[in-house]
Formats: sequence, structure tokens, C-alpha cells
Amino acid sequence: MRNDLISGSKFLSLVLRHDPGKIGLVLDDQGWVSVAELLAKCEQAGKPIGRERLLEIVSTNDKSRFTLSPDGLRIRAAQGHSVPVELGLQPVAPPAFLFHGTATRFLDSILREGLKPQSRQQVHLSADSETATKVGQRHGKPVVIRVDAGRMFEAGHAFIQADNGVWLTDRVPPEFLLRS
Ligand code: HQG
Repeated sequence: MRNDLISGSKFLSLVLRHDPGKIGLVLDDQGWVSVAELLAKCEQAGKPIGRERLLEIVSTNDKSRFTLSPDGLRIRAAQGHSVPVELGLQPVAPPAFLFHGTATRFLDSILREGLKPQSRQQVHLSADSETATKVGQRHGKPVVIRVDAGRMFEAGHAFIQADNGVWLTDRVPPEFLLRS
């Protein structure tokens, strides 16, 4: 990705996931904001993005981090929020297994306590182990944990799949974790 698209994506992740107040934005309950308002507030904050570049960031983003509403008037982060949002997606049955990439130094604690959302709203899980490895690499030496999602679902845990395919659940108790 081009540098200006990466820096734009990082700034959008910051305001659409973690700190909308930084530029005076308020997300609605499902995390949406008006594109026009977002562009105006970025400009006022001295971080002009412009409509064309915003659309380029959305369409070329390596992880499809941002979702436009069907009418193109609103935008939200697909997942990753630390501010409270209710994405409004229907819970769905997950595949039998999902994967979570983390760093080896967190492993003992995770196997003991289960996966917790930490600063985010939900635990993020990947559909395949290669993606999970990349997620884990962000934190250090990666290790991939297999999550017995089918059994979790049977036990009553809800799953949603974010607009970009990432799986989300509130927490994963240790009995559903397997070293892969
Ligand atoms: C760890 C990225 C100790 C957890 C990715 C992780 C993802 C525990 C870290 C999305 C723990 C939180 C989310 C426990 C969990 N004890 N450590 N009991 N439970 N952890 O960044 O899942 O590039 O908040 O293993 O691709 O790494 O930003 O979550 O290492 O989809 O778009 O606590 O963010 O997407 O780290 O990543 P994070 P994550 P973006």
C-alpha cells in the first residue's frame, strides 16, 4: 500500500475505533459516522484526507478495515473497536475451528484465563491459521491457538462475523483452547 494510504488508514483506525473525540466526532451506536462530517472534521483537525483518497483507502485496504454503507454516505471501522459499539450484525454459527494469533509471552496467561478482549470490545479470531500468524506477529514471536468454536457455539457462546470476515466473540474460556 502507498504511504499516504497507510497513514490515512492508521488515522481513520484511530478515530473510527478508539478516539473519535480526538477530532470531535461522535460514532452512532453501531459505529457509523457521516462521510461528509468525517472529511470535514479531519480537515479541521489539520489531517485532510479528501473524498477520493478516502474511497481509495477503503477500496485498497489490505484488511478491508473500513465499511461504507450501501448508499456511500456513512463509514465505520469493520472491527477492532475499543469504544463501545454494537455492530448490529446477526450472530451466526462459526466454522468448527477458528484461530487466534498471539505472542508466545502471552500463552501461559491465555491458557490459564482464556482469551479476553483486553482493550477491545470483543476477542478477534481468524478463519485460518496463516492470518492468525500475521496477527500474532504484531505482538512478538507468534503462536497460533486453535479455538474449538463449534463446541463453544453449542455451549451457547455467540459469534458474529465482521464486515471484513474477522470473527468476534465476547471471550473464549480456556476449555475451548487448543495449541495448534
Ligand atoms: C492477548 C488487528 C494475556 C491477545 C488484527 C492479543 C485483529 C491475552 C492481545 C485485531 C489474554 C490483545 C485484533 C490473556 C488475550 N492473557 N494476553 N488472558 N487474552 N490476550 O491487538 O487479537 O491490523 O487488542 O492474544 O488483525 O491481536 O488493527 O488484539 O495478543 O483483527 O486492523 O492480548 O487487530 O487488525 O491485542 O488483534 P489486540 P488482536 P488491525
